[in-house]
Amino acid sequence: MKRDQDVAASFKKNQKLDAGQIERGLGTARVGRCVLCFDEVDSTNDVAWDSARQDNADGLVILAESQRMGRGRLGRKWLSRPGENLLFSVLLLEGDAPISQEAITIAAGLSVAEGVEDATSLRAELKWPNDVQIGGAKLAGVLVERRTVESGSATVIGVGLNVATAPPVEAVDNPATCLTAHLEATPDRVEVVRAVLRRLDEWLTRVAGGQLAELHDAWVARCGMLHQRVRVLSGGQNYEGSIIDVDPLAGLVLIDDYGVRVHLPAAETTILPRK
Ligand code: BT5
Repeated sequence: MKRDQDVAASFKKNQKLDAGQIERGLGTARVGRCVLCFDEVDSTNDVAWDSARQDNADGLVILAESQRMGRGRLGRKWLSRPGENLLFSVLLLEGDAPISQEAITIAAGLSVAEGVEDATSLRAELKWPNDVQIGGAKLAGVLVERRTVESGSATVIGVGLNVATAPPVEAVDNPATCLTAHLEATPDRVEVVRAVLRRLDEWLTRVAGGQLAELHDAWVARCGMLHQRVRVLSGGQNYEGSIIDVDPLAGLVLIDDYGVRVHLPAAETTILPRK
């Protein structure tokens, strides 16, 4: 049973998100230069897109306590009870030389896993392309969208991270988990998001500086899927084979049953549950 003190502490920590608390002393170069928190929006990715016309909006972070239409990839939904978890989006205005969407997707997943570990000491793992897991259950998902705006190419990185609660098993395709399930008390959402934003800022700088090999190695070190046999749906087609690599530019690299090497891009690929 939780002691009164613990309950009081977790209640205090689960107070509403505050932009000033997130921004203050964050120490990032780009991500989180401006932070906005909302009670309820359709999707934090949409709010971030609404700001993409403003020249000075690079690095903007949008958070919400709840979403009416939180989305995943390929038309799927993101579920989250109001006020309990983290739902946020980062806007990147990239001009004429955007970082590859593939690299951003895996840098974002890695940053969530590393940020979670920095803030809680929990070891989070990666499932290609965009799931962050603890003990094989989904803790967080990343949705990367890219569009062309007046200033050139723009990207929104959306992250849903289960802090205090996860959806019930009947509401999701694969088991879900939350940080609180692995800790004695609910962690402070502000500390968790700050840690993720710091890692994301760092990885974006490194990737822009050409450190794709480092990104690859750090990602693969947290991914238990190499050499596993998988079934994959990509661009409407089914593939079966062994994963041989995760390439920051080319996506998932699979050897299929005919010995053919296939590259499957993150945005349109889903690993199917085992039969
Ligand atoms: C993702 O899609 O995992 C990306 C989710 C990104 C959500 C964030 S929230 C902030 C920002 N604003 C948005 O509108 N979206 C982003 P995908 O790989 O397609 O996985 C979606 C699937 O995960 C669903 O079909 C469910 O089965 C499952 N799911 C939904 N909510 C979940 C949750 N809270 N925890 C774990 N699994 C969940």
